[in-house]
Amino acid sequence: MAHVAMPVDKIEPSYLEVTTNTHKGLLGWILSVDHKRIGLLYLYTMLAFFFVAVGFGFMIRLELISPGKTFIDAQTYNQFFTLHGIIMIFLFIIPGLPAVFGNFFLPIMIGAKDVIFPRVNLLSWYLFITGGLVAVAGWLLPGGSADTGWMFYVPYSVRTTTNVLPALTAAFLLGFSSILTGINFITTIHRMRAPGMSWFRLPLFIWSLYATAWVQVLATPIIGITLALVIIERTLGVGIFDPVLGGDPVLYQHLFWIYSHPAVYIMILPAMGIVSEIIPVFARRTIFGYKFIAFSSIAIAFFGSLVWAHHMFTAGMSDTAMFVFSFITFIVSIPSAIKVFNWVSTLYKGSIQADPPLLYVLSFIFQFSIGGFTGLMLGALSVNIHLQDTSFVVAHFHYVMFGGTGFGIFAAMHYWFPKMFGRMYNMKVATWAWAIVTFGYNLLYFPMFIMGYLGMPRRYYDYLPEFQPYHFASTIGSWILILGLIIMFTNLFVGMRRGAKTPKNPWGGETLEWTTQTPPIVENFHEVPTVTTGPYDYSEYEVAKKEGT
Ligand code: HEM
Ligand SMILES: [Cu+2]
Repeated sequence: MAHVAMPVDKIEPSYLEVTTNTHKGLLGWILSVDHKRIGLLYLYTMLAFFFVAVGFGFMIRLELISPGKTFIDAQTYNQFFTLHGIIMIFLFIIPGLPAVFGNFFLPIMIGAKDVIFPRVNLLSWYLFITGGLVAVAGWLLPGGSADTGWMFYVPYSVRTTTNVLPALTAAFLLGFSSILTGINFITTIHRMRAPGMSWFRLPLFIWSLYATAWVQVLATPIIGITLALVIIERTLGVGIFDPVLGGDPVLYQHLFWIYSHPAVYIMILPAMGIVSEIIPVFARRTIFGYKFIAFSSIAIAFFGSLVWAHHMFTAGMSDTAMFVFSFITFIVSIPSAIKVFNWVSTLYKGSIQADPPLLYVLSFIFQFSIGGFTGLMLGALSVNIHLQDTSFVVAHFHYVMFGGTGFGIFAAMHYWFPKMFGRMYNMKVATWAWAIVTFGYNLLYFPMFIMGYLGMPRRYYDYLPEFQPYHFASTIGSWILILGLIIMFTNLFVGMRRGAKTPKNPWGGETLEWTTQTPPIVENFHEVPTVTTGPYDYSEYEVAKKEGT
C-alpha cells in the first residue's frame, strides 16, 4: 500500500459538511464542483430514475401475468417498455458506475484531490438531469410518451404520432454528459496520478474506467449524430432513413448499433472493474493475473467496437458480412472469459469473507456467465435467426446488463458505503436482501429464456396460452425481486442516517481510498500520497496463512 502522511487523530470536517463554495443546503450541493458531491448528486438522481423504471418494469410484468388485457391497453404497454428501456439504459446502467462511483473514487484511488476539469464535471451532471427530465416530459404532452422501443428504429420513429422528439433529445443530451465524463476521466488518469502511481500500480477499477472512457468519447458522438438525423428527418421531412422519402432504414440500424453495442461495454467494463476491486479484499489474496485483467479491458473495448451488426442478422446482410460479424463476436468473449477465470482463480483457496459486497459479486459472476454464454448462442448465425426478437433476447440482455452491471452497482454501493457516509448498514438485513434479490431476479428472467426458445416474441402485449406458466413465474419473480430491492434500499437509507460509525478501513482494503479520513475531506488527502507498491498486495497475509500464524 502507499505511504500516506496522515496527521494522527486530526479529524477535519468531511465533504458532507463543507464544500468548494460557501452556500449552505441545496445550493451547496448543486453548485459544488467537488467530485465527491457530484458523485452523490448522480447517485441520488440516478436512483430516482431507476425506481421510476422499475415501476414500469413492474407494470409490464403485471400486464403479462395472463393472456389478454390485464389492466393496460397495447399502446400503453408499448409506451411503458419504451420508457423503461430508455431510462434503464441511459439514466441507470450507463451512468451507474462511471458517473457515480468513478466520480467519487477515481481521483482518490489515483491519489488526486479532484478530476482535472471540475466545472465540466458539474456541467455533465446538469446535462444528465436535464436529459432525464426531458425523457419523462414526453409523458406529459398530448400524444403521450414514445412507443418506439428504446432503439428508436425507423421508419416507425419518423412516423409515430407519439412524442418521440423529447425522448430523442433526451438521449442526445445524455450522450453529451457521457462524453464529457469520458474526457474528464481520460485526462485525469493521464495527468493527475500521485507520485509513484505508475500504470501497473493503478487499481483495476481505474483501468476499466479508462477503457470505458475511450468508448464513451469515440462511440457516443455517433449515436448523437444519428438521433439528430432522425430529429431532422421528422421535423424537416428530409429523406435520410425513411424509404418513402428515399432513405435507408438499414443504414439507421448500422449507425445505431455502431454505438449501442460498444455502449454495452460502457455498461459492463466498470462493473468488471468493481468485481476486480472487491474479490482480492474479501478473499485476502493478491489478484491473479493483474496485467491480463488490465489489458483484457482494453481488448474488450477494441474488439467490442467491431461486432455491432450481430444485432442485424435478420436485416438482410450478405452471408460474408454475417460470417465476419459472428466470428468477431466469438473473439470478444475471450477477454471476458480471461477476467472470469482470473476472478475465480483469486477466490480459489482464499480466506473468504462472505460479506454483502462479495455476495453481490458472486451473483454477478453467476449471472454474467449466463448472459455471456447466451450471447455466444445469439452470435451463432443459425441460432440467432431462430431467437432474434424473442424474449430469449430480453432475458439475455437483462442477464448481462442487470444481472451484470446492475449487481455490480449494488456491490459497489455496499463496498464503498462506509467510506462515502462514515456509517455502516445492517449486515444481516443486507445479506437477506441479497438472497431475496438474487432469487427474485433469476425467477423473473430465466423463464424468459425458455419461452423465447419456444417462440415467445418480445414486445408483444398478448400471447398464446401455452406461454402462461412461464409468464406467471416471471411476474412472481418480479414481485420478489422488487421486495428485495425495497429491503436493500431501506437498509442502506437507515444505515446512512443512523448506522454505526465506521473506521476508515472496515474491510481491510489495500487501495488508496481506504487510507483517507472517513468520510473523506474535501481535498481527499492532507498531503499528496507517495505510492510505493501495486494494489491488492496481500502477500503478507498469504504467507502468514501458509505458516498458520
Ligand atoms: C424490476 C426490474 C425489471 C423488470 C421487472 C423488467 C422487465 C422487463 C420486461 C418484461 C421487458 C420486456 C418487454 C417486452 O419486450 O415486451 C423489459 C424490457 C427491457 N428492459 Fe427491463 N426489467 C427490469 C429491469 C431492467 C434493468 C435494470 C434494465 C437495465 C438495463 C432493463 C432494461 C430493459 C430494456 C432495455 C428493455 C427493452 C425495452 C424495449 O424493448 O424497447 N430492465 N424489461
Ligand atoms: Cu451486441
